[in-house]
Amino acid sequence: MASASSPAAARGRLKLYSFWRSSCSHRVRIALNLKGLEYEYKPVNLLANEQSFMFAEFEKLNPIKYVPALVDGDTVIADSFAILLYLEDRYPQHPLLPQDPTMKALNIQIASIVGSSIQPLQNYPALNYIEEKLDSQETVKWTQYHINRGFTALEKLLKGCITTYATGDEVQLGDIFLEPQIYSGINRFGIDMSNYPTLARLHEAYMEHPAFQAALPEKQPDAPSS
Ligand SMILES: N[C@@H](CCC(=O)N[C@@H](CS)C(=O)NCC(=O)O)C(=O)O
Repeated sequence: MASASSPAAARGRLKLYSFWRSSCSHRVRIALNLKGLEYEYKPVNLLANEQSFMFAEFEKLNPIKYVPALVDGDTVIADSFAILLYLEDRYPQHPLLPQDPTMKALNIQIASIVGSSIQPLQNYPALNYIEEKLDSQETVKWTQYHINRGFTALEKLLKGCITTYATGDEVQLGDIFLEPQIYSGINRFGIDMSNYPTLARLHEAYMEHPAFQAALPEKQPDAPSS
């Protein structure tokens, strides 16, 4: 019989509200794949502002109206960090955080740099505001400035990293935050990764990993067909 935390028990119970290009949704997709958890994909089109207008139900899932949100049976969690920590406790297979306090703190520091000091500054509400007040060229400069600032810090933090992934030879929380940010840096915001050799090397390793491949924005059901 399937235990409460097994992938089989989660089947049919997990729903992820996601937007294909959202880096925060991308994080959660990687973790669900790593933990072998099947889920129903519920698209929320941010470009059509569905999180605010067309989909009134969404506010009940996340009062701040951002993706992602996860529904697991009767449990509703929004915010990718909270979702990842929930998945870690609820579905302990493929642990995302190491036991060692120093390595655990390093993972959380990486997650925090991406989640607090980079991504919020490239989020649509921030970009729309700048574009409205200034112009779209300023928006590009603003975004690239903040991504480069964060990547410079991450590159220094990971200097000398010789393991397959950022904090070891297994994928951990830091990697789950890093890859969606690197991916969007390259594909959306035109960041030159030659300035960040460690991050560029990690990106190549992630692209080889099936859990990361299946989580790619262009592989999601709501991605536009090219
Ligand atoms: N701290 C939140 C941030 C969520 C967030 O900013 N999501 C973006 C997409 S990555 C979003 O939904 N933006 C809404 C909008 O553009 O109006 C998390 O990690 O989940």
